[in-house]
Amino acid sequence: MPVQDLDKIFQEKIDDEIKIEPKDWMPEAYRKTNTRQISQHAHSEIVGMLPEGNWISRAPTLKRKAILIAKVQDEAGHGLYLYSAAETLGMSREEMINDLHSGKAKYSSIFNYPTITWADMGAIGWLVDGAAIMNQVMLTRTSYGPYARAMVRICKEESFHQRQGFEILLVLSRGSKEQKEMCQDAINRWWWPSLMMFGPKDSESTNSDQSMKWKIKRKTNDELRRNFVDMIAEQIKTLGMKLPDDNLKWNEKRKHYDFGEINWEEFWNVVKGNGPCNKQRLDARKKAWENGAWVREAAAAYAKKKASSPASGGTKGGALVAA
Ligand code: FAQ
Repeated sequence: MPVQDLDKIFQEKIDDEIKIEPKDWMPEAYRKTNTRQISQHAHSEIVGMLPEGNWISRAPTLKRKAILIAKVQDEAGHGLYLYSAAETLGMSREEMINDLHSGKAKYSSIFNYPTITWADMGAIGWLVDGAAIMNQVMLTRTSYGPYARAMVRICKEESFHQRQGFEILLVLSRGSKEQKEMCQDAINRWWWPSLMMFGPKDSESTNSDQSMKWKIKRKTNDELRRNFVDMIAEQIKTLGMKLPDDNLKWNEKRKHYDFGEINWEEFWNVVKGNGPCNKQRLDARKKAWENGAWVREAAAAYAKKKASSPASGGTKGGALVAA
């Protein structure tokens, strides 16, 4: 069948809300965009473990430590579902990891900021996971089947993460003068970078038009950012804290909050690798990859042994490598 016809059938499926599955025909650019977005999303989850991992050994109580460990483990799980979803498009996990390590593939700008105080754990949960959910609820309806299905489970876990972050800040906001100040300081530092997570303004977004047409994205960067501001501007009232934006004001006509201008120079600087922690984050990932080489080798050797042993039921051991 000529490519134009295949293309037409493909777009009709998208328009009819039929999910695209790995073995279906798809335009190469659709495959490429999904591989890019899903793998970058996976990298974000894995790199995203580092800022919080920094506080596991210093969490204020045993209960807080257990919760934080569980949350960071959830992020690892999200990374693994997403790498698996990206692999169904034909790129190997090793290639994806190489692209992360070489700086070719991006990951979310937000994870290049330092976690200085315990309140940062609250701010990350509330604001960073909050922004992530705003974006990811939309992605549960994305057109590529494996990505959409991965997002359903991820969103359930993220909403727990957001609540635990808010609760950390709520406790601090009702604590001593120092705790209140720590809470406000964390909000001040994480607010603007959280808004940057949604990506450049629509007018600067190179991928949005095509991704909306293919229903990879269902809402634009600016729409999601606006919805996030509306949500947080209300929730912060419960904390009795302030968002660091003098231009934040309810606009009765628009039925949305107006807010100040994002520092786009800072955003692009971080995206290009020059943020406060970019080097530290990539170095940590590369080191973890090198240190884990023996585990991958052992798993591959075990899988090979299992596959060649008839008593074990053939290929069962292969699951170890894929997991
Ligand atoms: N950081 O044309 P657009 C999480 C790049 S998960 C770095 O608008 P697109 C969970 C973009 O890649 C957080 N780069 O791009 C968690 C593109 O460059 P490229 C991650 C960014 O793809 C919580 C260029 O700018 N979530 O937080 C960023 O249509 C707590 C032009 O931009 C996802 O990945 C950025 N913020 O829209 C974990 C969700 N924004 O690739 C641990 C899935 C844009 O062409 C702890 N991704 N760029 O070279 C998406 O929804 C989209 O990819 C967007 C960007 C909305 C992020």
